[in-house]
Order: sequence, then C-alpha cells, then structure tokens
Amino acid sequence: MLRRLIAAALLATAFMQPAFAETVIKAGHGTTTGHPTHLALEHFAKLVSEKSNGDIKVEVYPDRQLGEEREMVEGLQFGSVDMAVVSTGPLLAFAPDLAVVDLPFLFKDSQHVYRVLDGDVGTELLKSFESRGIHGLAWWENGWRHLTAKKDISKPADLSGLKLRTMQNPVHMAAFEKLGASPIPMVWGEVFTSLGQGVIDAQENPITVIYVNSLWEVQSHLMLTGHVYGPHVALFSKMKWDSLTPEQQTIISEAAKESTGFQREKSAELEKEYLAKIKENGMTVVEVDTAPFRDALRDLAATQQNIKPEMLERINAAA
Ligand code: EAX
Repeated sequence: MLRRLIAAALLATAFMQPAFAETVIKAGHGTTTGHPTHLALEHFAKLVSEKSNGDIKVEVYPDRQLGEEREMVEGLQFGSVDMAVVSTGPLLAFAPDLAVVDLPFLFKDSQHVYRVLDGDVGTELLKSFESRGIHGLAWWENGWRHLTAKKDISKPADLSGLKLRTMQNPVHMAAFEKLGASPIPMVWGEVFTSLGQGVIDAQENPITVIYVNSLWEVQSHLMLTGHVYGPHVALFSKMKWDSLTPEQQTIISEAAKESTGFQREKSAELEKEYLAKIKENGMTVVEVDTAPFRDALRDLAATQQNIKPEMLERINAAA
C-alpha cells in the first residue's frame, strides 16, 4: 500500500515537472560548427530555452545534416524542417524579390547593409516568403564574398573562360557571365571535391566559409574582391509557426532578433581570425582594385527581371 502511494506520488511529481521540452524545433544550416551562424544558432537555442522556461527546445543540425540549402528550404514548406539559416543561393526560387540583394557592388559597407536589412526593405523582403509557406525571422550574415582560384585574378580578363562555381543563384550567374567567366552552379556539398578533381577551377565565398572548409587545400589564391554581400537568412516553417502559441511565437521572434547582433559580431571577429589562419596555411591573399569589375557590371540590374527599380532606389538612397 505504502509502496503504491509512493509510486503514485512520484508519478504525480513527474507530471508536474515535465522532463522533456514540450516543443522541439529542428534547426539546420549548411555550414560547419566553426561558422558564426552555428554559434548564433546555439546562442538562439539558449535564449529560447531561457525565455520559455525549458518549454521550447531548439536542436541545431550543422553540416547540411538536414539537407543541402535548397532541400532545407523545401523542408520548411513541407514541415519536415522547422527552421533553417541559409544563403541566398536557392532563395530566389522562393522569394524572387530578394534578387536585388544579390547584385554585386550594391552595398557600400556593412553599415549600409544593416541599415537596409534591418529597415523597411529587409522587413518587406522577409514578409515576401509568407505566401510560400515560409516565415522570415531575421537577416544574419554569411559575409562579403571573395574569389578563390588556382591563380591570381586581378582584372576581369583573368576570369575569361574560368570554370567558376557559383551558387544556384541567377543574379550571381549573370554577373560572372558578364565578367567573362564560365559560371557553373553547384550545391555547396560538391564544391570541395569538384575543385580537387578540376571539374571547377574557382569559387567565391566569405572568409569564414573558405576557412572552415580548408579551401587552401584545393585553391592557392584568395582575392579580396568583396564583390557581393552574402546574407544568411533565418527562416521558419510556416506550418510549424502556425502550430505555436502567440507567446511561443514572440519568444522565437525576439530570440532571433536578439541573436542578430551576436551573430554579426561573431562574423566580424572570426573573419579577422580566419583570414590570418588562411595566410598561415599558405594561401596567397591578393588585394584587388575592384573598379574594372564594377564598371563591367554597371548595367546588370537592368537585365534582371526580378529587380524592382523602386527597391533598388531605396537601397541606394540608404548608402
Ligand atoms: O551557406 O553555397 C554557398 O556558397 C554558401 O555560401 C555556403 O554553403 C554557406
């Protein structure tokens, strides 16, 4: 009898203090644990847990464990992925208005980027995902993209005929075609091997991505072109979003916004640290005069049907 009473009491206590979080959020990204986005997702998970008193648990899946970036975004639509932080590589297929952000040499500097993305333009672009079953949360950072190759590239002519991997992004592809390269769109997971095998000769990515993927093993030169700013967009499944209570939604929105500053600070800090390490690993780092590249791309915006002149003007006005 006594034993049964104790058992019942234990059971009651167990129900009063659930051992497991009620809501689990599966969050994936396409890069490694050394990338600022991974650190920010862990920070975000901690904030969400604190704000919800352990009711919401965010599980972070790095290294494309939930799929390549495009697959993760499709997963958001199907409800098989709850949250994903991805580059704009696959995003124009889901939110065509984002094309404007992919224009090379659009932003003057990082402050210009943050003013635009944290302002009305950024908010409108995040909202444009909604009709596609995706809830936009925040603009995090992949970083300014730079070229790497097996040779020095100082002027557009050096790109002539070069097999250059780009993201599966029509604006990036059009830009490199205009510069004379032969752009080859490819998912990230195939890039390292393809560089090693000579399927492609060159690629472009932020310093953090170049470092955490040891690209010096397959590329000898890093050209600091900073030709385009690469966001990492924090996105949520609308299906999952709609299943949350308004309180839970507020917790997630706030935690994502609060993690944005952390993520960008980490990005700036790691970029410096990783550039030094890239040099230590023997890569030749080249400063590039970007003027001829800018000139060659001056008319690009007009050739891209998804770029709204009105939005472009607002971005330029915020410079
Ligand atoms: O999101 O595909 C790319 O080049 C991305 O920059 C990378 O995977 C990080």
